[in-house]
Amino acid sequence: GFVGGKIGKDRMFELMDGFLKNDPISLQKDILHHVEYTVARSRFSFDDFEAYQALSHSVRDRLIERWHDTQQHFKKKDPKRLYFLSLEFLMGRSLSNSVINLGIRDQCAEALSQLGFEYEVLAEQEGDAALGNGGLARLSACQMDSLATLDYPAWGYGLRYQYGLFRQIILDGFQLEQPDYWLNFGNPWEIERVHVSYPVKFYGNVKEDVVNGKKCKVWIPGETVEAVAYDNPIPGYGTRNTINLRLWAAKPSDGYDIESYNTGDYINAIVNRQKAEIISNVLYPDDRSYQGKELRLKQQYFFVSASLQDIIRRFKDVHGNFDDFPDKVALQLNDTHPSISIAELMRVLLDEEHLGWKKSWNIVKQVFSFTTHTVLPEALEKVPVDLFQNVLPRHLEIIYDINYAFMEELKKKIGQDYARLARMSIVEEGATKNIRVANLSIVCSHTVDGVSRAHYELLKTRVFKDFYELWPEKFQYKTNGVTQRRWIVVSNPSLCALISKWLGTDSWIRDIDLLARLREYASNSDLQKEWMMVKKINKMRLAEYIETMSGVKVSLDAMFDVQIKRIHEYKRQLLNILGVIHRYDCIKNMDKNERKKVVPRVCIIGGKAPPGYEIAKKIIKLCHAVAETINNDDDVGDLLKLVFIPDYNVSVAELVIPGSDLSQHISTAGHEASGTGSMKFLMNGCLLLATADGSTNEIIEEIGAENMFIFGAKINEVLTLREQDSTVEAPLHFVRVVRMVREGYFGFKDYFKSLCDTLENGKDFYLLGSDFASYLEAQAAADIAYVDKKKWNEMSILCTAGSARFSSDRTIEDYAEKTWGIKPCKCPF
Ligand code: 4GP
Repeated sequence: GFVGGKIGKDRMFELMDGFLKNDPISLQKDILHHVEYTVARSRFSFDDFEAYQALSHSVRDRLIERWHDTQQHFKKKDPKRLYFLSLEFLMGRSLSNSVINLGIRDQCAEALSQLGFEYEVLAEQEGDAALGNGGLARLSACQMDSLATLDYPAWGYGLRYQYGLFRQIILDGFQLEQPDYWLNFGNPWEIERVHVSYPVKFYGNVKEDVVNGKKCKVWIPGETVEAVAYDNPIPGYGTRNTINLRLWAAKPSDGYDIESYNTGDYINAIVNRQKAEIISNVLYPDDRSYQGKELRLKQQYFFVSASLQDIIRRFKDVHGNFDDFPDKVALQLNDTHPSISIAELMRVLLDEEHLGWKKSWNIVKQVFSFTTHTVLPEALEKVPVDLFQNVLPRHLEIIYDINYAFMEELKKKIGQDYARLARMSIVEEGATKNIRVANLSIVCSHTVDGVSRAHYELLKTRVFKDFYELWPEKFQYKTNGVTQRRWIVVSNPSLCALISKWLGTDSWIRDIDLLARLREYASNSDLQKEWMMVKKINKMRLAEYIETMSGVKVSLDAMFDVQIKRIHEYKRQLLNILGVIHRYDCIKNMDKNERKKVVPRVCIIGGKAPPGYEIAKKIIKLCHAVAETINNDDDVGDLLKLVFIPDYNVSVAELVIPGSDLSQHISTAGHEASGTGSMKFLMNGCLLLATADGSTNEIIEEIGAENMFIFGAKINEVLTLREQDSTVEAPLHFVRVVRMVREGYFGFKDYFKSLCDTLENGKDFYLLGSDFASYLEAQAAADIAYVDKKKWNEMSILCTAGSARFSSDRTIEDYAEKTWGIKPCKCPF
């Protein structure tokens, strides 16, 4: 129902001139209006950045209209809503994505060109929103796009960090971290909601009280911080639906520290108040370990408490009691990071709503679902009990109570198996007592999801074996996916046009299964020619970028071989570099005629190392040291180049992926829960050189091992190989390349010593030595395939055609049906 204040719909539309129009003239008027009144520059003189700002505000206005309609519609229909709780969202740029999803890209380009600006140039002005580390965070962003596009009544909740993921600066080949103060120049994509704010409390103690004649607990907190909402509209593609990503910022609370004002120390009181903002200041830049950090716990609770207050307020607006809560609310825990919301919801229902334990627990266990994104034990969060007791004393009590009930139930089922009870307990006993957040999440969620089938198998048989045996029905998996809107339509417009031309429709942008029809044309020589042209255009763009960033000139005839992702030992960038050294060594030892047969390569590596992860940082330095030697060796010339692309982020990925021929996903089998980079490359027709790990196994099923370069130990072989590692000699060429590094062929002998030590017999945990021979074979197979252009193009087309299954649209539909129980709720146009 439209209620236009007191004046009625028609008069309102008259005043507002209806909805904003999307023809180029209307857009021009809006852009100039924003130049003058929002950016406050003269409309007769403004630069690219100011034009970008004005354009963004014009697009944002259009988003807001749709966003309002969508929220109104949801309110009217009151469907079951999904709340996606995540501490990280890696959104990247918004302009390019918004104009595509709104369907106004061409109109914007035309409007701008008449004003003397180029759309592409303006789009480049935008910095990335990097409120996340890696795979998990970019997955959240892709899933938000799919939720909006598929019309699901969903909300995202997270933290509005002032500093996103650090900027990576390379100095003499070493990584330095610089703060990413991304809000410096304003952020047109968010809407500050000063009136949507909630108090979040910390510390203090717990007292007994009596309410309505019943004993209960009250938490007397010691500190209050205000959470203020910032809304980020997320537009769907080909629909009016525009959902909300609500991020919380910490602000000093009004009632904060009244006493210090009264003591007359005005300045200090203000300074102390300001400290509250620290909570949402900075993203933790490590995706594996943040154990025992008070600030981290406070961040988690801060965002969870504000989100739940908001969710409960919305529910109570319409519902008189909590009976319908599980039918109206699905709470998705994106990894363990938001898991304190379990204890928080329990606390609210018990202590504030006074529903009693049984009823509260019955609600809690129906609303949460939990997706884990890792297999690495060190990434499973633990919080020291002492820390918990100090920061959230009431929540600790509640967790103890949940655990007590769980342990009693478990004893009834498995008897006195104390070892197993201890493993499954939410509380870890030992020198320091810890809360195991993963166990809490499993015990209290109705569904536990893995992110690929292989991941699911590992959860069942290793990581959460005890829990699987207890509750097999809780465990599921939804293989990850990525959005074709950003990863083809936005980032590879030429490929997008080509696909639509050959399919005779652009419906695949919403209905990804249509992509499979490309298979029919995979060997068509006309398509192949056009396909190659598109790749060439993208390679040119990438080559220019490489030259600007690293000064290295690369040949377009060379195979562009790319590995871009966070730097981690298990992802084995080191294996890649050792492979490059081997290639270099071979070329050096060839005569002129042999060199003529070499397939030229440009090896591209990019990624950030967690700031405290020494070995990862040494890998970055090694890459630079090796590149320095190879790229300046006249014997080698264009046959081999190695480049490191600094400050890898979403917008760099958008440029690099379309321009790649081959991409590497070479984790030690059993370590990559899924992997999503591979899916983006696949969509863009880049061939994959990969281990049979995570989602790769499913990619193989889809496009066939014959269209990929698969190598290395399988998941079930890794444990045995590791046991044998100290007895089996590494192959000679492996020993040789490691020795080159160790003996200082690339300089920095002392610095690389500890890196080389990780490859010694018996210490080679990630099995670089035992996989090396088959890695080189896969690389050789890629060289052979590349020479046969027809074959290569066919494989490339088959990659794109086979990528449909890896769209996040498929993942989200699966979650909606099997985990969340939500249905589309489409806002009428
Ligand atoms: C990542 C996993 O390492 C990756 O395999 C997976 O594709 C991705 O999550 C999305 O599910 N994990 C993280 C993390 O980024 O922080 O644990």
